[in-house]
Amino acid sequence: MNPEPLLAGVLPPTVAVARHGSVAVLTLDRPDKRNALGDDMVLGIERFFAELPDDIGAVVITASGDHFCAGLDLAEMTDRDTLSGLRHSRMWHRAFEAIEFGPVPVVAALKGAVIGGGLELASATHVRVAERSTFYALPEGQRGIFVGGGGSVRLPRLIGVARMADLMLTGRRYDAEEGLSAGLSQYVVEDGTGLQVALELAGRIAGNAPQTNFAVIQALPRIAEAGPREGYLMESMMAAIAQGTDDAKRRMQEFLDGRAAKVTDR
Ligand code: 1HE
Repeated sequence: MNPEPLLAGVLPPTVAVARHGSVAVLTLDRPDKRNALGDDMVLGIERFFAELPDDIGAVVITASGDHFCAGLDLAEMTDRDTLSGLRHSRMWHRAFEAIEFGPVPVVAALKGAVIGGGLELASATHVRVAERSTFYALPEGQRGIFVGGGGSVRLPRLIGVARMADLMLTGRRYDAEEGLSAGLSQYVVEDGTGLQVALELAGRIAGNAPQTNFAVIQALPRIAEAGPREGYLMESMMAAIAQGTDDAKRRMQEFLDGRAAKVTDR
């Protein structure tokens, strides 16, 4: 399917967006600087999620060039004072919160460098597809800074504090396979196929019941962080809300009538 334009004229040129049916694709489009994230890009990401049309069911985040993202634009950092540093980090938090707890599930298509703030961006998405060329690093220690885009909250949940500390302290890189086994991505695919795979997954996700997608991105992470007593109650409430929708009743009846897909190995 050929992409159609989306949100034309409202985003910076470094953030390109297009629609593939019910899937919106956001492309980090600054390949000459390895998609290093300037303020305009971070604000553009936040605006994209705020203005996503209601008929979009899933988002893919991808990148131009050989690298997903080299992290924070270090050229914008050199004369930032403490207070503006705090505000800057909170801006990243807002933008990435709009991804993690936004309106629809988000799939990232990773390749090449997924570094620093680029890894923080990836970790705010729900499904990560990594091409074999992908490598991950957190070189903040070498730059004299700390993660500021939510990485210290999200990454330990994916890979554990010990792995994150190792990445930050030693400057170690994980390749795509190491990232897969550590939990940084859920898929590893051949080079050049990441966007296609991400679009296929996003298309499937967009075909799910919206109330189930809502439950997975809004309720599941909160239940996982809650105590078991609160978690069980939240689960019961979310289950009742989902199954009470007309859409759920229709989908279950379609299966009982033999008109819905069985569970198969796709
Ligand atoms: C940049 C950036 C950047 C590249 N900010 N300009 N991130 C880092 O410490 C990663 C730094 N980047 C690299 O290690 C390498 O650039 C890569 C491994 C990603 C790619 O290497 P390569 O050989 O393909 O490209 P290059 O020649 O190093 O870079 C191409 C250009 O992009 C070059 O500019 P040019 O004008 O000389 O062509 C680089 O300066 C520029 N460039 N990365 C600015 N990051 C919310 S807190 C988050 C904290 C962090 O993200 S810390 C991690 C920062």
